[in-house]
Amino acid sequence: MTANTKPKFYLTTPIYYVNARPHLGHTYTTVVADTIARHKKMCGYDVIFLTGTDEHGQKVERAAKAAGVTPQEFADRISAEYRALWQELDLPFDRFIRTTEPRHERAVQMLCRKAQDRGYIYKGGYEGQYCVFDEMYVDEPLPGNLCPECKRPTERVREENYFFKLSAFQDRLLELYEKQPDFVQPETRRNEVLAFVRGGLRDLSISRTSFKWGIPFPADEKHIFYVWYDALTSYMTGVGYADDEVQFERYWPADLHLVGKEILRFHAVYWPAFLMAADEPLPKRIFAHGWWLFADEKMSKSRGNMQYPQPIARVLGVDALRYFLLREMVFGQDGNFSRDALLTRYNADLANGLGNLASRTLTMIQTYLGGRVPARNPNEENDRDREVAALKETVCEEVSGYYDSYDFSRVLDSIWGLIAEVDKYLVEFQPWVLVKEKSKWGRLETVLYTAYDVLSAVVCLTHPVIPHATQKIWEQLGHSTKLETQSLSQAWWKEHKHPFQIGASEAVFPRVDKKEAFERIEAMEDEIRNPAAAHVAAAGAGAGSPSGSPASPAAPASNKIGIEDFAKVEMRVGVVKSAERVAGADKLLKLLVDIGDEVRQVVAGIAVAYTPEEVIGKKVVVVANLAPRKLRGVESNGMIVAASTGPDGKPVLCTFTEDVPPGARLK
Ligand code: ME8
Repeated sequence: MTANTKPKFYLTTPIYYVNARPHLGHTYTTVVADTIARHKKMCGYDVIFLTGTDEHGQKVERAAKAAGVTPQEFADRISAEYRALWQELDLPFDRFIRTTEPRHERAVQMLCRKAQDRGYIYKGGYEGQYCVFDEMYVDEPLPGNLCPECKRPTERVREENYFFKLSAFQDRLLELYEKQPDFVQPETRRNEVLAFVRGGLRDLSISRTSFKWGIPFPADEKHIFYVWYDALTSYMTGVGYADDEVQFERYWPADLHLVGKEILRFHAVYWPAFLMAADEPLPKRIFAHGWWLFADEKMSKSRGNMQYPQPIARVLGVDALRYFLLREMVFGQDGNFSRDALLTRYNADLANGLGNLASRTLTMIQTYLGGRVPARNPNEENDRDREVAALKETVCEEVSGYYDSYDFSRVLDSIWGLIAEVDKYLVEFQPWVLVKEKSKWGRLETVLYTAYDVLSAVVCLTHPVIPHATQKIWEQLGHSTKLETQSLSQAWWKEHKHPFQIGASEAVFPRVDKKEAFERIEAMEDEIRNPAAAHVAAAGAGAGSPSGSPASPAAPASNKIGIEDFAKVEMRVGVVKSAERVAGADKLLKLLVDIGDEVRQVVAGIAVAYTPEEVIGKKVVVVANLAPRKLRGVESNGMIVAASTGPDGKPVLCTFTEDVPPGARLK
């Protein structure tokens, strides 16, 4: 075996929780990681791209309980969904780590033992608030004991725990941020981290005894690890910590942890401190990106506004999804997701932009030059040809810098600027006119050579973002190689071996009818979000309607429903954590209800019968899989079940006389 002489690059996505299915937000980080991995490979690196699933913790334990399965079964199911999605979207990770793997248990215990040996872990009492949703201890809750991050109610925790001496690392962390200013990026996020650490650090409880779903503490199995200590260590397990020393030596430390901004503190403060305590090398960089918002709100399970990647990929193709995610959002900032913007970009940038340049250039070479790409002929070149060629060089250079600083929207802006310039150039010189006069064939060859040359560079430069379409165009350009094996750093396109023959041309981004594509995506979204409802609608529409146009649903055979219909309604026990009146609505209360694995906002028409104080702490029945809707402008995610006592009577809440845990399913 020969030694790998390439420089290494190890990058990670967060290890996603298995309490919810993967959505567009998770896809975003994974697409970014894949793009960076592809780019680094083209720059000659030996790349390891790790992703995985975070499977322990109270949140997962409760979600499993509510679903009536063991935490392991629950984790197996969702973890498999993640893998299947990454496969469908062709995101070929190199490592997939699951935190329930035995090798990971060994790694967590080893990291902890090293810190213990060096005196950074001690036993002590903890009493305070804990946010299960963020799996985070909350030192300073908001009024009403709400979590300052997610605004959900926190829970009182009183335990004897193991503590990590985070307070001992304040100076070393500040020195780290000072000496390596790009350790945390972007700059605004670095400033937040600096302010947080300068404000003082308190020791951190890193074990729990009140539930069981976690990795046992070394030599004290009554305790399990705090889920973040466990999850962060997976970045090391994935490259062989406590398992494969040679591999670990080669790839650790990570060159880049990609994270969403809400989990930056865990990565930029706790994680380096955990590593310093164990005397292990620190990751080189942590980049916290922004959120995809939907109608200005974070896309998340609890708000019920998730968008899923599959419909976009199935209707427009994986590359369109990737292109949109990277072009539309400035990496590091928040971005609003809109299907309209997606479809506009698809038609304008992909179908009319790159797709059109490729097909018109290739078609002209085919028709006017018999498919033969000429060699460069400096005698026929004029200033404009040289200007376009120079712009190509400039773009290649600046794009390389943008890739290195993860500025993907600029990468694409710059390349699409070049595409627009070549379009203009073709219109200026009109090959379709040049071909008519033999004396102008020299110019014709030069103009088509220039367009071909720029298109080749565009395809190479864009490959990390839209790998499938660019490979197809690459083959149409006459190459039989894999584009991913091209070296970007050697600017190979300067040395084409012309002349040669191009392949058959075929549209890579066919134009779509916006309205039709919009509706198809929307219908698929609905089906993913609410399979039961989509099933009923499809059954209704299909009968007697061969054209596929909506037909009226068949009349029900009787007013009885089958057990399978009842099973579609997901009813769960909820505990009301907070309640307030909805301004301007006499009947409505806005409630935050804990339904086990999450806290939901539900608006209930019970204000005529109950004051907010009367309902706080009550155990109620929540219809949990109702599509979200707005009541008086306030979003309601579910419905509270109450007995109706006639048109003027007051609603009576359905509740329980015996002890039941929040999240338990009603069957
Ligand atoms: O936090 N916009 O897992 P998680 C952009 N298990 N990115 C988004 C997003 C959105 N609307 N929603 C989610 C966890 N993401 C922990 C991580 S790591 C050791 C442990 C992406 O399932 C983004 O990367 O809640 C965010 O940080 C991550 O998914 C959160 O995933």
